[in-house]
Amino acid sequence: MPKTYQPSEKIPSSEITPEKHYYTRRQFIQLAAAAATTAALAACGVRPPEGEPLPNPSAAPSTSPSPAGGSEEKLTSYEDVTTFNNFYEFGMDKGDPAKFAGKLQTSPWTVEVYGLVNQPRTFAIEDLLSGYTQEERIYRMRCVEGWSMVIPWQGFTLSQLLKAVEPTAEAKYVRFETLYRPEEMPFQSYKGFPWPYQEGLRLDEAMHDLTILSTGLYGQTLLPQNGAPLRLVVPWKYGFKSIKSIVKIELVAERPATLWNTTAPREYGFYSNVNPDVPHPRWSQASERRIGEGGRRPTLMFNGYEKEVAGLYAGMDLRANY
Ligand SMILES: Nc1nc2c(c(=O)[nH]1)N[C@H]1C(S)=C(S)[C@@H](COP(=O)(O)O)O[C@H]1N2
Ligand SMILES: [Mo]
Repeated sequence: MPKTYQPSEKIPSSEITPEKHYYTRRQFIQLAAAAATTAALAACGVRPPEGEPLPNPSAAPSTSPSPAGGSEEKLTSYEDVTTFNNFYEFGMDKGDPAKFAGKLQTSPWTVEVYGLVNQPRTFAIEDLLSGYTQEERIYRMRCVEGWSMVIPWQGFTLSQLLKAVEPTAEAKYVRFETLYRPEEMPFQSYKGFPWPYQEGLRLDEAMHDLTILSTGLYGQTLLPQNGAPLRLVVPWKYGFKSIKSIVKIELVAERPATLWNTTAPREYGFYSNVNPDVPHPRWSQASERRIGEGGRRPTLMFNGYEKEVAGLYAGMDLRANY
């Protein structure tokens, strides 16, 4: 049975509105699949997305203990998750991706996995959907801009894909690349960024069980604005590490260049682990605004996943390696 990671603070079902329909029906969805998923979303008064239902929806949730106690975290609404986005290929405003990403042709779609591997392979997106068990992961997402969400993703661990291509002993990092297609991604003609969007992880970060490739959210395939058909989700790092609409995954020996690190190295480090104690040069990272809620809440070390990931950085100076 695959693990489901909840935000570490407990979510009492009485507190969850309107997405409680999704929550309380999850087990039902799991059994009844497509029709039930659509019904659950319709019940929230949210128009169901056009995506196909996933072949293998939601694993049953396991509730993790509440170390923080007291405060509740509920899922961010489907509406907010799909209309308040950063996807600069479609523009710089939060509403631009939802407005313009419909142009993106997500089929056919292939993902090339290559570099320092024994079994390089190009996967059709269909192979990734059917070849790997899609499980649910409810994760916090913390943008470096100081806002956050709680999103129920579907996807599979990146480690499974990496194991399939057999990284060689020289492979130390993983480089990810977004589609480059200015005809469909209008802001890629803006010369201010080194397109295509690229990101990178250390190999051990990429192999960590919390690191997933997501194919859907709220029980539906990803909408283009959320990075269809395949995007990375690394919940303990700032959101910009979670690169969208991936076409290439390369195993490399050296730390790869990333779009944000290249654009503003002092502001966006390679690691970009969520850390309330290390301010961005232009603003504090000590607190965050949860989208859909008033006020601010304290930002948690490693976005609340310290227990799971702190070991990856044992002995490292997290201020120097921001
Ligand atoms: N290719 C690409 N991936 C991207 C971005 C982007 O502009 N282009 N924005 C990043 C940022 S800054 C954030 S906060 C998250 C937002 O993901 P969401 O819109 O699905 O919530 O996507 C990340 N992935
Ligand atoms: Mo972000």
